[in-house]
Parts: sequence; structure tokens; C-alpha cells
Amino acid sequence: MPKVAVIMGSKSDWPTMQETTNVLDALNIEYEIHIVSAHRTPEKMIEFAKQARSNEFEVIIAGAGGAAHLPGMVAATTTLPVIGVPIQSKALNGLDSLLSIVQMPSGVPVATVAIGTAGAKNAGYLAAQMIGITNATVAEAIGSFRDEQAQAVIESEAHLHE
Ligand code: RP5
Repeated sequence: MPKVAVIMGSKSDWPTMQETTNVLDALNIEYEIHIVSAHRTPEKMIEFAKQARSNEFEVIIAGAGGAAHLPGMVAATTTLPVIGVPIQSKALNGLDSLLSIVQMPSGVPVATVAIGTAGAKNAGYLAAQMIGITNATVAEAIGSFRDEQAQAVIESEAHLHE
């Protein structure tokens, strides 16, 4: 079974990043969770990123807020795909996190999703879609989710007319 790494810069990011693991749980995708700070535990971050491929991760999802260097630094240290989740910071509402994560120099991409919980969920779905390129079971699970999502929208409209 493919494995996703869900990492975050601080325990304070967990309420947001839990949205990612909820999506991975729903799609039956295995993952590991780690707190790895670019600023407070830089050596742990480099070691984690260096070992990520040999630890059989396929995708890394990295959430960070403020001066959010974690996704970019991890991307610089591995050739696995990295999805960055900008945490909604208190001071600047996550715009700082978004700009820190999205503005990578050419050659070292981070797939950056939306600020906060929508982004955290989409990081899970995007990781699943990457895995679904070669894994039919995961691709089918995403297809079922999309069908259910569409059905929920159709039903919500029907309720408006009740
Ligand atoms: C970043 O600093 C973390 O990703 C977190 O979003 C932010 C604040 O961390 P704490 O001070 O709450 O631990 O590294």
C-alpha cells in the first residue's frame, strides 16, 4: 500500500492537518504523521527528507504557517512530490504562509493548495490523485467520493425547493 507522509511545523498546525488525515482515512490511504520544524528542528527536517524515499513514502504533505519554510526545504532535499498546506496564521491570516510556500524558485516545485482547512483537505485529495495514477483501488475511491460529492450538491438543491 502506498504511504503518504503528513508533516507539520508545529503541534499547533494539527487541527488543520487533521483535515488531511481525515481525507486519507476516508480513502483508505496509509500515512505517517510527524512534527518537523524547519526552524526549530532543522536537522530532523533534513534527515526526514533525505530518508523519505527509502522509507517508502510516495508523496509528502507539509503544513506550515507564518515564515513557512518547511515545504520548500523538504522539496529541496527530496525528489518526491511535496504538497504544501499554508496554515491560517493569526497575525496575517495565512497570506504569509501562502506566499512563503507558493513562491518557490524554478527547479524546486511545491504543489501549493489553499489556505487553511480547504487546502488541508485538498492536499489529501491531490496526494490520492497522484497515487491513483498507478493505483486503481485509490483511483476508484476518488471516483466514488466525487460521485457522492456531486449527489450531495444535487440533494442540497432539491431541499431548497421543499
Ligand atoms: C510554523 O510556525 C508552524 O508551522 C506554525 O504554523 C507556526 C507557529 O508555530 P507555534 O509557535 O504555534 O509552535 O513553524
